[in-house]
Amino acid sequence: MKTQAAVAWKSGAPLSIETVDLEGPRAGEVLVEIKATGICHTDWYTLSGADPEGIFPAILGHEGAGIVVDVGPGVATLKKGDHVIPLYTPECRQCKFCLSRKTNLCQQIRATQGRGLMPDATSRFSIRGKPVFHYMGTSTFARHTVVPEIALAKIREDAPFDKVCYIGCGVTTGIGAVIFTAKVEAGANVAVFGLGGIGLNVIQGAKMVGADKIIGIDINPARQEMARKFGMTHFINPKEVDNVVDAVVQLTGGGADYSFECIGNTQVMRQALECTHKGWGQSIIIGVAEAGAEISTRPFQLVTGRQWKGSAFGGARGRTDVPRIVDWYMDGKININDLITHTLPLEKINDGFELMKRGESIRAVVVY
Ligand code: NAD
Ligand code: DAO
Ligand code: ZN
Repeated sequence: MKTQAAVAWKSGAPLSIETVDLEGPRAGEVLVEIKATGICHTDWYTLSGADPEGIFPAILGHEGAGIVVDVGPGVATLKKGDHVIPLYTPECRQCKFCLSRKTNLCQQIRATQGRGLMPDATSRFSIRGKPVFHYMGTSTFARHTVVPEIALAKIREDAPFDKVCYIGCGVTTGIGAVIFTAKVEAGANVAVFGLGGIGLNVIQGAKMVGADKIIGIDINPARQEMARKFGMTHFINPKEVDNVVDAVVQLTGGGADYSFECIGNTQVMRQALECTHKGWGQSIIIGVAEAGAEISTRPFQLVTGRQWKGSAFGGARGRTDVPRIVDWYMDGKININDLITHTLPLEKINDGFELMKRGESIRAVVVY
């Protein structure tokens, strides 16, 4: 079939709206009509050329929601008409990683997904006979995409696509890091570094579990108002204090019980660890730093009980947890609407990237 997509021909260039050939789903695959997709920092990271694993030409996008149009042979858990959210972290429930119950990093299709291909090592997208690569196994910057069955979460049919698409990355990454990775308990003090599309969801996750002090840290003072709306109790602008670590330690009477780095800055990662409480503080790295970057601290920080952890997709098992998070949204337990600051047609997708780069949007969503 023919479909329309925003194609990334090369790094550093704007996306180009093209008519693309899309082959139907093969065994274990599903054809999805994407109804809406968020534009995330990570799409920009790849498009900018900073991502060493970026492959071009490709159809980017990993934060979508849509409807199943067709299923390939052997697909048992989904049927035409089902509403779905594509998962860049699949959940096969059979690999060593899934069976361990210790991680959400399913490895079933990792190798081919990382090479921009479907599990049989080929692409379903092409233009004038030349293959175009998939991205993160999802490629949601296309009106139609093919996704492995194990990388689709089935969701309820009354959930609005233009809102729940954000659960495909930002919402789950932020709230999940609080609930699934850190397992923050009621009454804990939390520090959140970076109040963008991820950090604001960490804040609402911390509020949801009943955290006591929720301290937001950002160099952009404009982020303060939105963060307070989502549950932030204290704000620190690093440009206005001598030492961010001391400021958090002072506010919390000894250090945060949990901190979250939601920027991708290795200096801030160190601050996030060192502002946690001696003996038990946990610091969760969510931000993705530039290729080759390294983190450092004095080992004595760990000897004295602080822990460094990382979190991918919020530690969520997509097929199991994403439908629950959609329910939380539909039940009014989490706020997504206020974080979606801009809605655009596919033709204006490059404007969405500009809004994000200028720090003017929290989430811009393309509605097909
Ligand atoms: P964003 O650009 O919307 O937000 C980043 C915020 O950090 C901005 O508000 C900015 O003002 C602030 N900031 C920048 N430098 C700062 C500093 N030195 N001190 C304090 N604040 C500072 O980005 P986002 O969409 O929220 O994404 C955050 C990070 O999370 C990115 O690195 C992204 O790639 C990563 N990410 C990780 C996962 C995962 O699963 N681990 C998933 C999605 C995104
Ligand atoms: O299993 O090795 C692996 C890869 C897991 C990918 C996790 C990606 C999380 C960070 C990227 C940001 C996604 C938007
Ligand atoms: Zn698996």
